Amino acid sequence: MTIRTVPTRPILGQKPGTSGLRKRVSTFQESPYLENFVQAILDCLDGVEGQTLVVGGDGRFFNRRAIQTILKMAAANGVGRVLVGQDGLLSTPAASCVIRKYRAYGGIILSASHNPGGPEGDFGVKYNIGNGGPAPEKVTEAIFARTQTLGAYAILEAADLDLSRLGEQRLSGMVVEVIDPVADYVALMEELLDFEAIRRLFAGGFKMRFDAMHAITGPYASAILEGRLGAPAGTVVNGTPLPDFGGGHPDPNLHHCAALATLMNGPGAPDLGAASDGDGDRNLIHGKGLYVTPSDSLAVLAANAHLAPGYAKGLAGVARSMPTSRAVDRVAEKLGIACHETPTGWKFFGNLMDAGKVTLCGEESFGTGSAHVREKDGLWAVLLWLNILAVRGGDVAGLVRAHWQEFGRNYYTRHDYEGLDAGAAAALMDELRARLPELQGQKLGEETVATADDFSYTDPVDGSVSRGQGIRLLFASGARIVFRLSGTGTEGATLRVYVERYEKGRLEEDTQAFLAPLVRLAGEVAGIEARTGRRGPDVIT
Ligand code: VG1
Ligand code: CO
Repeated sequence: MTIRTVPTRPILGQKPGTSGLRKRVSTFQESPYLENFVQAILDCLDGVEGQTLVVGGDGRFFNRRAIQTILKMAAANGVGRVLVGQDGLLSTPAASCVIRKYRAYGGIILSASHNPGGPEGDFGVKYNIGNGGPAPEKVTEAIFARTQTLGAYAILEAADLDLSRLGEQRLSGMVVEVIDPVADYVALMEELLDFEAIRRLFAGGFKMRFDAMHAITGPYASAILEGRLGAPAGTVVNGTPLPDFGGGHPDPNLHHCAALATLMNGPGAPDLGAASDGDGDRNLIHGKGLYVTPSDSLAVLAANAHLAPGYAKGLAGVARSMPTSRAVDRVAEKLGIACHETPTGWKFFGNLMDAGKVTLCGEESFGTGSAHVREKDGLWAVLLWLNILAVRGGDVAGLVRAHWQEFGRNYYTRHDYEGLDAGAAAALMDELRARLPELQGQKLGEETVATADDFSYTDPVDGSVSRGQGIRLLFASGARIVFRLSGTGTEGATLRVYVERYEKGRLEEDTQAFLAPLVRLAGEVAGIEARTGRRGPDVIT
């Protein structure tokens, strides 16, 4: 087998976003797009020669092809060993688990997460460091810089490997070990959570539906819920991962999980409805007749995590991304622990968890996780809910309502305007940014702006600073509006508008009606319709 050094030229725009490099499948398919980016990653891994990497993806279209290329490039670049999930599959949290468990140097995860798949859909490549978490900004910036100077990539000339066969194979000097993608993850869940109690819950007739959305979580959910915990067959639906996710959009929100929402609001609703995204790191929680916002879910989990064996000693601290509602802050206050506020994206939680400052963290975008791995973890969140319900008794809606009674309710919504002209969206943000000093102290309708700023974060562990992380209008009433542009899309721009208002007394209002005045205000302040031509959002969560 010979190593080929292929001359190449830098490709513009290979800049990792919120979570890795995401582009259309057709872009990645066009050689050397993938090769260049992978070479840039490998070039940034000092001393990776002879070390172990983990490779796997969510099974979307192009996953299989891309993995063969990555393996041959890893071999050509002197990597010692690669652990790869069978058939190239690994959910994002499972990849994080495997990197940590086997003390790998790092991992390459292939996924565009909640973006649609298939030949017309999206693909993505993300590098995770040795702690199992997404590479921090200084690493992604180095990778991007390398893509701009690259002159060649190295690849082994070899036949494709058979990744359906468990066990070791060789690729020239490199060992490729095909592992069971589910086993290590199941073992970790069993350590953290009270499987016995959850088993009793199901044995007592508890009914649940888990919608895997034809994405990666199917095999994990089936193995744990139906296999280990005794949930009846059929609890997991859409459980077979498909390269195009069955034509669906694997984003577990009310919009894309409409069938699940209808079921949960209907007469024969099971006790718990849940779903996960393309790569298995997001989760949706729905009780009988009550949808739990991800921000509320984080708060409820933080308040009750001690009921699970893995968290019995209590939480070191919690963290949430800035746009996430401040419901968890109140729980932290009561528990007497710190609550950290980070920019959007899981990469900002890694340092806090490594330093032992944070046990639980989450984002409003259906992401919840803990220090058991360094990614958000969809199925883990669902299992923790089950553990809590099994120990406390009662139902999801009852638990959430009791939480609101105790802590008050943070009414919260996110409005997304998708596929905007990138120039128009950038102009909208620029103008808002320019007006921040003038907005300060201004009266806008019923509200007075107490603080108007562009969120900036200083990592308390390594002191790194991340600026420009979202425009915030914090009102004297305690309400809040946040604007930011998505960093995971592949077409045009997506404007996200996050709206929140805390309420102690009126706990049963309709969220959209309750927040309508603030939503209107957001539209006016930013001139959304005038700048984008849009009269309303595409997706409301
Ligand atoms: C979105 C979410 C963010 C999340 C990211 C990756 O990013 O808002 O909270 O961390 O997706 O999630 P953005 O930049 O589009 O707002 V996933 O499930 O793609 O790994
Ligand atoms: Co995801």
